[in-house]
Amino acid sequence: MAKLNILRYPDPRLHKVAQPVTVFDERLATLVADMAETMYDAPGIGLAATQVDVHERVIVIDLSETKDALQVFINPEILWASDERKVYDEGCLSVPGIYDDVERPSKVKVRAQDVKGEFFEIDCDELLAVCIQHEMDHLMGKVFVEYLSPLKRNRIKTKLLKEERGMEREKQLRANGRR
Ligand code: QAP
Ligand code: CO
Repeated sequence: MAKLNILRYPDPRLHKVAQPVTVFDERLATLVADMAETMYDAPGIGLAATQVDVHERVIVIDLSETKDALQVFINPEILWASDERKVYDEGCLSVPGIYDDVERPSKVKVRAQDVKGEFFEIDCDELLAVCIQHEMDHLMGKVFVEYLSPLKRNRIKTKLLKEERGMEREKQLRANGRR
């Protein structure tokens, strides 16, 4: 098992489009396990492969309090979305510390494959509906801040880049023993 590096917005690699998984092998099982470990460690409730710089249609989600209900979605497709829409205050492991309202269909029906390649369908509502749509956006290269106004998005970009520069500086200081 390995913890993977999570790309931070505005990394351009977050905008790459993921390709379908065609081979359901040990490599895929390892990717899923590593993504789950990365999500639990963060901690987060959902992670798309795009966020760890793997551009394949793989999502892990765990909405449980006890972190023992991993849901894996390979090659997910939305079969149906409700006309009814709902606003949720979303966050993202790739946009740390930022939360804002996003409006989406309140219910979706999804078809996906499990880690063995078996197809399944699931009716999603409440938080799962929000989460699966948010994660499927990642697979299309879309980050939730793209639903916000350009003004908000630019403020978020600036804030995160500033933080990143601070993190780089800390890293240098540590490497140089704070010389
Ligand atoms: C996506 O989000 C999501 O800012 C998953 O500092 C979004 O796991 C699911 C997180 C909306 C449902 C509704 C965010 C952790 C985790 C942060 C996450 C942070 C630390 C976000
Ligand atoms: Co996200």
